[in-house]
Amino acid sequence: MTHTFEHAATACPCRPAFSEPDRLLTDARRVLDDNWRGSATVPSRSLYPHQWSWDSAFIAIGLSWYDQARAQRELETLFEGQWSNGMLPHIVFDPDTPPDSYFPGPAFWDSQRAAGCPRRRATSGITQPPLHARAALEVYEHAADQAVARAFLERLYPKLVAQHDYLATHRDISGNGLVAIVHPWESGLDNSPAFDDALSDLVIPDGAVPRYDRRDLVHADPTHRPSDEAYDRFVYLAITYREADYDDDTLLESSPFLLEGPLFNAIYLWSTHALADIAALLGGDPRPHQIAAKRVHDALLALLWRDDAGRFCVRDARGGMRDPEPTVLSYLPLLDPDLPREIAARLVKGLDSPHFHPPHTDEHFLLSSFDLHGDAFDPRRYWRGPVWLNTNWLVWRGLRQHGERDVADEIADSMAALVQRSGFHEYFSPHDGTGFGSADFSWTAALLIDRLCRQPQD
Ligand code: 9WN
Repeated sequence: MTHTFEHAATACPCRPAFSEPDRLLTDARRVLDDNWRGSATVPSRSLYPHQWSWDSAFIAIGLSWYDQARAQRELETLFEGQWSNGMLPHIVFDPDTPPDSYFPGPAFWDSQRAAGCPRRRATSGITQPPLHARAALEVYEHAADQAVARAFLERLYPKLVAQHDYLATHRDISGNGLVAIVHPWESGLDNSPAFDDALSDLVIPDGAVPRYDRRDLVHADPTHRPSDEAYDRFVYLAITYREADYDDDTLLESSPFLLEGPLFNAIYLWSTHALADIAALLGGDPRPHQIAAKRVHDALLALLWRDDAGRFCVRDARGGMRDPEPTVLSYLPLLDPDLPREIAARLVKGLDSPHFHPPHTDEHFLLSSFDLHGDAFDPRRYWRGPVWLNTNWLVWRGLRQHGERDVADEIADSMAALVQRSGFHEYFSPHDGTGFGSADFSWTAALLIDRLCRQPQD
């Protein structure tokens, strides 16, 4: 596979210069090699020593550019953790890693209490954004051996369909076409201010959260991670779902947190289009997936778009909008290929406004995870301000799809410049690019590889 690089180094302070893309590519591959555990990749050897769901989709996309076998294996190992109802868990635990190396670990989740949990793999009991059909399609598209990749798609397609069926039947709580999440961890952007409003409504009964040890604080600076108060709420919500034996039929009565968000649903929609493409590639019928995609597209526009704010918002599945301040989640429906032109333009305007874009004359890095002028903005704390390469990458892919090259190119430049400045960190300051969280973080490496290898027209 040959690689070309789209962007030359630039001198403008708002387009930070970077060089040596070959070295970046080599270093990125080294990070993924170091985090490979023989059949899957851990997000980080210290903070996250198991397999995470949407991380593996990002990782497979990075691997797809140079190691087809490992990209396929990454996804197939993850699906070994799929439940019989189609639910793809957000963590598949590595039996060879000490159980207390991450909290909440396998004993906390106690996945075996759910009838559909695989007997041979311990997993968490919640899911994460369903990027996997998109990742599987891209593994196929970049494959050196198309016959092997086609056989891989044939094996994975029914599992991907089951994953989407689970979301459509068990998580479309309001019956409106949108998928609801039952926990901020399901969103992938756990600590985002988008969830503050819903979390602040929670009343945790005395004694409902037993004492626990935060393993994350052994590896990361507490001022960069969620607060203890937020963590108690995360743990309480997980316990509530677990105590209901992960039963989705009673969610409306039992779950204190049911949100329909633009990021989860936009990824679901993007992957549903990928499922249609996979079905057609395999000689099947793409129409059921096309119909499903149209339903999500319509619901996104009818229920999550707020014309007065010019962006998409989180909605409570029981009714009512939930995020009054802009977070990066609001822009993810750019992944919808059928987004009306005028709505895409409004989103671009928001991204280019002072909420997300500092003055062009200042040095800065795009895209902060939260409004730079929002009350809760914190340039260091988890999902409350720092730049993450995965949200950058998703917005970048969405912008390219709509031909919005200027902001897309600036985001692409930031991705490379951040890594060149600070290494493969988990997240970065939008002001000076300082790296936070885990070092040598897998999706940072994987998505930088995709950003460096992808041709302008792809
Ligand atoms: C909880 C692994 C995961 C990512 C999430 C990110 C973080 C876990 C945590 O790490 O979440 O799932 O312990 O904070 O928010 O997006 O998948 O990288």
